[in-house]
Amino acid sequence: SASSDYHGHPQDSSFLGGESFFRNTLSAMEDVYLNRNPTAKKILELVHSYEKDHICYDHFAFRTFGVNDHGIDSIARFFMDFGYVQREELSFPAKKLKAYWFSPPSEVRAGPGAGVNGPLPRIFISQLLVDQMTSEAQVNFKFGFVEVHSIEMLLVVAEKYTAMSGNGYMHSALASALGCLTWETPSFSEFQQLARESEYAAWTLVNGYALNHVTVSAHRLKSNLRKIDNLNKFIEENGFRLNSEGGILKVSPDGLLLQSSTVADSSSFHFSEGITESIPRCYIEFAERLVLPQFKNVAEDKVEEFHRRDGFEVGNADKIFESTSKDQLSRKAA
Ligand code: OOG
Ligand code: NI
Repeated sequence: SASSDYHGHPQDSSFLGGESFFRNTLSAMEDVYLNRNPTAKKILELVHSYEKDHICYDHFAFRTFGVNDHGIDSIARFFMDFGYVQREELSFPAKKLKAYWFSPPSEVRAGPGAGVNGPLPRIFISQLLVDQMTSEAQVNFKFGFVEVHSIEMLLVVAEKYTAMSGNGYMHSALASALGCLTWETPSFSEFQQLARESEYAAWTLVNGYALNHVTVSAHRLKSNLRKIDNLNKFIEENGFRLNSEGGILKVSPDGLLLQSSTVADSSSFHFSEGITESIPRCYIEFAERLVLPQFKNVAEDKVEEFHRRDGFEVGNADKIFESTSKDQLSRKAA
């Protein structure tokens, strides 16, 4: 389209809102994340001691309930208002989840600084597939299966808390930047019930719109840590556990997207019954994007982000979701 703003920038690739406001918001989300997740903070400091200001973020990720307008769109809205573009859908039927990823406005993609002041991260947002659960609950009900209770319970709890949030979904970015829930404090009994049915749902109940993880762009590092195998070894040698689901290194079928992640930290949470229990928090991820075959002749020092594998991969993501699972967390404690 020929539409452009008053500087003559094409509307579909320019930054729509104020850039410093946007970056300050990302920074506040990052602060909440780093203050709650000592492992992520220590790892960033460790990598920083080698790399100085070469740490860039590949993506930020969020989780949502897919009910009462509290789905992907609720937090996507903030990013789209600042020029992000919705990209492919990813589907995880076994986990009853779907996701979309969003690419940053291209004109500010190569920002000058590091971290949230560097190239803007991609955004990955997922949600529970509640429609599918409803129909499955109905089928199970018809055939008298027992699991109808737990699936329906999940819907009831998700609906209860998102209803309590009211129009809170419209302020999801604010909630994320402040580090608070848009609904009232959950009960431990409901948290436990959810966890039995979906660890994702239980995580979302107690963490809400908090940043789920940041991902360090491995290929943008300058030392030998820019190769993800070296980075993984470095992280493990420094005493941190990586998510072992399906192997430490997750590789896309085309071989061009390599990912790994830590096991989430946990911290204590004050539930509505007045009890304090440990809950899963967040993890940190690493991604190396290799140069696409059609650009294999581009000189190494001339390679830019657009020459590399873009997007996400269902097979990788499916295993990365497990970074907050009980299975992985109990391995960490062992
Ligand atoms: C997201 C897991 C998927 C990726 O980069 O593919 C993911 C989550 O745990 O919410 O981060
Ligand atoms: Ni990720």
